[in-house]
Amino acid sequence: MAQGSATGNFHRIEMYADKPYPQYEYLAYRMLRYEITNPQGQTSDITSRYSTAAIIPGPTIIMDEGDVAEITLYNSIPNPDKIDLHENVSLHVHGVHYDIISDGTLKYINLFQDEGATLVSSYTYRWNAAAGTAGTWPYHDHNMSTHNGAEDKGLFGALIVNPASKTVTVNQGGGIQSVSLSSIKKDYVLYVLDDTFAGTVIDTQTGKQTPVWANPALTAQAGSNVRFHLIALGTNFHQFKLPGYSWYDPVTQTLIEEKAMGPLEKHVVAVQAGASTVYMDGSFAGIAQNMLGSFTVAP
Ligand SMILES: [Cu+2]
Repeated sequence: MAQGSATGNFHRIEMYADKPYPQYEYLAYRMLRYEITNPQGQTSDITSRYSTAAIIPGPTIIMDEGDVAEITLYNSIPNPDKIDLHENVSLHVHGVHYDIISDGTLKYINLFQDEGATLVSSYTYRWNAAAGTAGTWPYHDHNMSTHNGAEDKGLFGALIVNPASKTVTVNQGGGIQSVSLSSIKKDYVLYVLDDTFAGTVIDTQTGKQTPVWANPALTAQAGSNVRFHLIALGTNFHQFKLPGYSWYDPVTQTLIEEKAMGPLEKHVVAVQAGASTVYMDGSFAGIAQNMLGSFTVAP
């Protein structure tokens, strides 16, 4: 098997799809092993950056434009009632490039085969973060239980593809600036569910990923740059706000103070941490459901 692409790193990942609590219906992805091989052939094991638990959202996979990933998925969702060897769980990703065998869908959709892990066999996907795929993207199951998968039970996560330019546009010092990606100290991955935010905090210095679950309290150091990676899931519409802050919107190429988001829409908010505030869904439903969390900036 080819090890990576000419330009970037090769990511070798193994994950489980799990049922973490026997008494609940939740399903979740769990990281098993993660190695990165650079173009010089040096391999580093970054498994310890990830929680050993099955988490919602699932492990955030972070690639650079030009990288290739191979992800093997194992199915460890117990199936006590019916031993159905065809029932399978998958990884379907948005944004990056892949061949039809890595679509992570059922045969009647892809006209090739059921592309998921069964109780007796794993499934390996190959993702190519080709030029032009930089962004924040969802991945999710597409095969379990229904033809749309068991995403609604917790089988979803995020893929961040950082741009080859290694720069990010931040509202810093009162204006739009293109700064080095390394100036980002924290990445907050926040899935925007119908009635809550669910997330993971990534310390970009160590790479450590900490699951922070629902409407988490987020913290930042004053003057540091941070990114909120928002991915809307479910059926509701939201109005994301971070009162006191404005941020660069690549669509309008202006600074904005709120962002309307519908199902499966995504948006990245990159700001320099100044005053403490809250992040929130400012829509009527979001306010009625108290869909907000604190953003505390330490001096
Ligand atoms: Cu999808």
